[in-house]
Amino acid sequence: MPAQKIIFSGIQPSGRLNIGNYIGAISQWVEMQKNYNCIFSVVDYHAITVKQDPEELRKRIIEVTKIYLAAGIDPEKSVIFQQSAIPAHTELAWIFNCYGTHIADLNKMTQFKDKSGKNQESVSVGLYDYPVLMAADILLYDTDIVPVGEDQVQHVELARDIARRFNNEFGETFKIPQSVIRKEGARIMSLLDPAKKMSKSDVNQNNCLALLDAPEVARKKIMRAVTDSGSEISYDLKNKPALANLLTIYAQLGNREIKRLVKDNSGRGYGDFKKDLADVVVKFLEDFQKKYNKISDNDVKTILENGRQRAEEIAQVKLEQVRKLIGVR
Ligand code: AQP
Repeated sequence: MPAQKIIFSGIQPSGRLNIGNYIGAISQWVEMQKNYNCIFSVVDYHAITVKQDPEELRKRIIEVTKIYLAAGIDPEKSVIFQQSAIPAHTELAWIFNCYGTHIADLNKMTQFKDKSGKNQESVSVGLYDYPVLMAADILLYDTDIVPVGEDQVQHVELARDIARRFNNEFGETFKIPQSVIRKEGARIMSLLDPAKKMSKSDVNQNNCLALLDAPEVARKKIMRAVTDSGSEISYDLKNKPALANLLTIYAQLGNREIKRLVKDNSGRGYGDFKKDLADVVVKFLEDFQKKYNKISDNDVKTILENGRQRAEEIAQVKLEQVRKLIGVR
């Protein structure tokens, strides 16, 4: 029997995880556990590429792990670990800074341009170099597939380029990974501005539906979400992007087909549609949070330590091979 393919993905503990993170990333992971060897990381060294409050960061690392577990990541099947607990990630990132990555690659990264905005000269070098650390995360584990939301596809492309260049120079060392995105829900947009991605670190949390929002707060956010001109319920990404986003959220969290939703809502107004959507979101959040609240901090500590041991075993072998190839061992 062929060996199972390897999945790697992670989320930064850089804010309140939202339904964009859930739909775009975590919900895919849960399904993939059935057929793949999965490794999921809480990528805390990515989070510090922008300022974090240390106390807050410590809390968020635990929170993100609990979110993985509540969403259905099974620590018996999948490896769950904290990135900073395995120094091989940062060491390999440094090696990739020197072998395989060109300045021109990083200059192309749209996420860096978005996040640094007008402050490109004063943001941290870490924010610029972030995609190289992400390449190290992925390539350390001989990853075949990286399930992500659309915003991360460019970073996975870079990981592929780095792997190819390294292999060209030193011989077959890294597997070339592939990104996988959802057909629907790969880019959930902000509730108040459908031209902008829903982002966990958004300063205006009314743009986001956080997975730990009190259900009634989430209901209010849905009712206040912007809609488009006109009154007919239809899925039209170009002319009705706000409604298309709400339909996508409904379909993903309510387990419905968009086509069917449009049909069932024909002749109804935006207000009625939003009330139904709010019910779906509230139900989803209540179920999710019930599971979340049952997980203790101690459970998280044990699971992360177990995951660290399993991941480190794999990472160390690859790193040692690389050290030898480049001549430091
Ligand atoms: N709006 C979104 N729709 C679908 N998928 C999304 N993801 C993020 N936002 C959406 C996916 O969730 C995972 C989170 O990756 P990350 O923690 O590395 O950060 P990110 O991609 O930069 O996500 P955020 O929420 O926008 O975080 P901040 O605000 O900290 O930068 C990835 O798989 C991502 O594609």
